[in-house]
Amino acid sequence: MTNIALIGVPTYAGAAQRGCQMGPEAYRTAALAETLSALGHVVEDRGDIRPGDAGGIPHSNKVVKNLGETVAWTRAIRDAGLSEAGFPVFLGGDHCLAAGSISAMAERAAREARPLFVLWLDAHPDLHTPATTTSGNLHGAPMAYVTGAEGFDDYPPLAARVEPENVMMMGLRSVDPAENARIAANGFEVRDMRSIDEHGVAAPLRAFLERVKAANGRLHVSLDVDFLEPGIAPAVGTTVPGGATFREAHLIMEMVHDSGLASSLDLVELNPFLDERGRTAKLMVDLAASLMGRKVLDRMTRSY
Ligand code: Z70
Ligand code: MN
Ligand code: MN
Ligand code: MN
Repeated sequence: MTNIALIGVPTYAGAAQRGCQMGPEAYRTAALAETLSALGHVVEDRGDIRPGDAGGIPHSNKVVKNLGETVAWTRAIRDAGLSEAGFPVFLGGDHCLAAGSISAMAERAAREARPLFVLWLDAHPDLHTPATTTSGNLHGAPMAYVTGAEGFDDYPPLAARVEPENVMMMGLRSVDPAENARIAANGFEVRDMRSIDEHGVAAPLRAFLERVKAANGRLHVSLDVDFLEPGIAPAVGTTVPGGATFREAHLIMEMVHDSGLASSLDLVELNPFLDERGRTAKLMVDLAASLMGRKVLDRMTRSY
C-alpha cells in the first residue's frame, strides 16, 4: 500500500498549443483516483495548483514563450512536490512541469543522501535551454534544467541536480541538433526507438533498475503521451509516428512496479481537446495503474 497524492498542474505555458491545461480534469474523469484506490492504495487528490507571481521576469522574449509563467509554475510545482511525504503523481499539463517535479524529487532524495534516477519516456529528450530552443516552447527544456545546464538563470536555483548518467531516456525519435550535442557531451543513457526495435525494452530497463537499486536511489518516472504510438494515443500536440506500443508501455510500467523502486510520476502532455472519446486519458490511467500494481489479467477486461 502506498500513499499517493494526485497534484493537478493545469498548465500549457510550455506547449505549442492550448489544451493541456484540461489534462488534470481528464484524468479525474477517467477515474484515476478510483482506479489506484481499487489497487489498495490510499489516494488523495490535492486538487489543482496555481502558479505564483512571475516576479518581474518578462513573459516572453523574442524566441522564448511564456518564460515568466513557466518559471512561476516551476516554483509552485516544486513547492507542491516538496511538501509531500508520499508518492506524488503530477497530472499535467505540458512537460514544462517536469522542471518542478524532478527538481523537487531531486531535493527530497538529496535530503536522504540518496541519488535521484529518472526514467524518461518521451519521443523527445527535452534538452533545450532558453538559449538553444528554436521553437521557444519550454516543454522542450526541463531535462536540461534539472541536470544543471547553463542558461536557466531565471529559473529557481537547483537544490540538487540530477546526474545525466542517472537518466534513462526511452522512445526518443525526434531530437534537435543542440539536444543531440547535449546527449553526446553528457552521459545520458539513451534507448531510442531504433534501439527498442532492435533490442526491446526489457533487458535495458532491467539493467537500469539494477543500477537504481545498487545506488539506493529514488526513481522518478516521467511519461509524455507522445512516447506512445499516435494510433493508440492521439491526444497530444506533438504526435511523432513510430511510438511505443501498448505492450511495450505496459511492460515497462509492470517491470518498474515489480522493482518496487518508483517514488514519483509525471503524466504529461495529454491534450484532451485532441482526444477520441477519452481513449488517451484512459490509456494513461491504465499505464499508471500498471505502474502501481495492476496485473495483466485485470487490465485485459477493459477495452477502448
Ligand atoms: C522540440 C522543440 C517537445 C514535448 C515537444 C519539441 C519539444 N524539440 N517536447 N513535445 N514534450 O520544440 O524544442
Ligand atoms: Mn513543441
Ligand atoms: Mn516531453
Ligand atoms: Mn515529447
